Amino acid sequence: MITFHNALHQGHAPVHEFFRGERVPCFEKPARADFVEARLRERGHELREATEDCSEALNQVHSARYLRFLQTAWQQWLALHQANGGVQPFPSVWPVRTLRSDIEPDNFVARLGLYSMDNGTPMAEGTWAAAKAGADAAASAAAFVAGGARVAFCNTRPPGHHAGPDFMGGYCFLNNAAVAAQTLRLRGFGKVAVLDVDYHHGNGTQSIFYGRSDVFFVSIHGDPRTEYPFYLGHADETGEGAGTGFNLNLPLPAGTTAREWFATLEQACARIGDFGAEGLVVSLGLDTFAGDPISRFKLASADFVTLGQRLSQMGLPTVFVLEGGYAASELGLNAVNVLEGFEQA
Ligand code: OKP
Ligand code: ZN
Repeated sequence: MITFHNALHQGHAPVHEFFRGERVPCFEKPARADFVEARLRERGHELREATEDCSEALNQVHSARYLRFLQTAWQQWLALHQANGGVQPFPSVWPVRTLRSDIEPDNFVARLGLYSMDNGTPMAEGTWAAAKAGADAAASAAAFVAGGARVAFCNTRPPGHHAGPDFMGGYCFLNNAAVAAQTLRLRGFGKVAVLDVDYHHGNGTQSIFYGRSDVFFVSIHGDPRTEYPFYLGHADETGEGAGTGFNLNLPLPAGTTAREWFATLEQACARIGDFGAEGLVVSLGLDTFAGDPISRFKLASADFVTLGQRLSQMGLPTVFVLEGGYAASELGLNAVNVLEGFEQA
């Protein structure tokens, strides 16, 4: 499988996040993409540099003021105090209901809260460069497919599917899958489906396309009543305005087995077929794996081959974009299983 990789991902290396009130090492770490790359090389897959600047699509899926903030966030943080280079910024206040989000506060941490959905999205010096290079890689994979290739994979981190029009969250800064889908639209695909198979609901992708009928968002994920991101991903979210009927959430309980999960995948595939998708973007989270440390579905490594085979049977030009998956040492095997399953079928 032709893979577009993110050459700058290692620059996004925050040290810790919060877990049960304590600081713990980040689950979303550079080794993840490195394990995927190592496995791809071992299996003889071709790795390519990004060919595209994603800016046009990026500006269509994220707000100008959010991108402006994110691009210089680390410099803004450093400017506050000489010692800030050695510590990570975290938001501590958010504009929830009744509070105003139209005015950007002067205070940096208040601005960080304005543009965040959680305190679980740590940043570091190289975060913007890594996120932008990842979005470029996603746009490159989409451009490659728009140019006539059957399929491509974007191996990147940080992930993207929790990042909404104007906020970061859930380890995500720029929505790589949305950039890929928008790139397909810009290059002549009339109808694009985004299938999100990450354990966590892709709230950001849903929100970006919620009012649109040209991009159908479908997600299979842990029920938000108990699983992150908690505040979106219910079955009754079907789109709004012109987008009504073009959003499908298929939440499943924690503990869901492979058999139940694949039965749900059939529903997703049927609806994508009915929609008449001309292209498919897969938000490829591998945290549905039974060994994942922060997720609770029960797929085995071999099930990922089946997933790839089933997606291939859809017969659509397909862009795979890496999302979650935190059993880092098995992530390479699980990702490559999907890609090789797709190529075999
Ligand atoms: C991102 B992706 C665990 C905190 C979990 C939220 C999970 C984000 C998952 N200490 N934070 O969808 O895989
Ligand atoms: Zn996830």
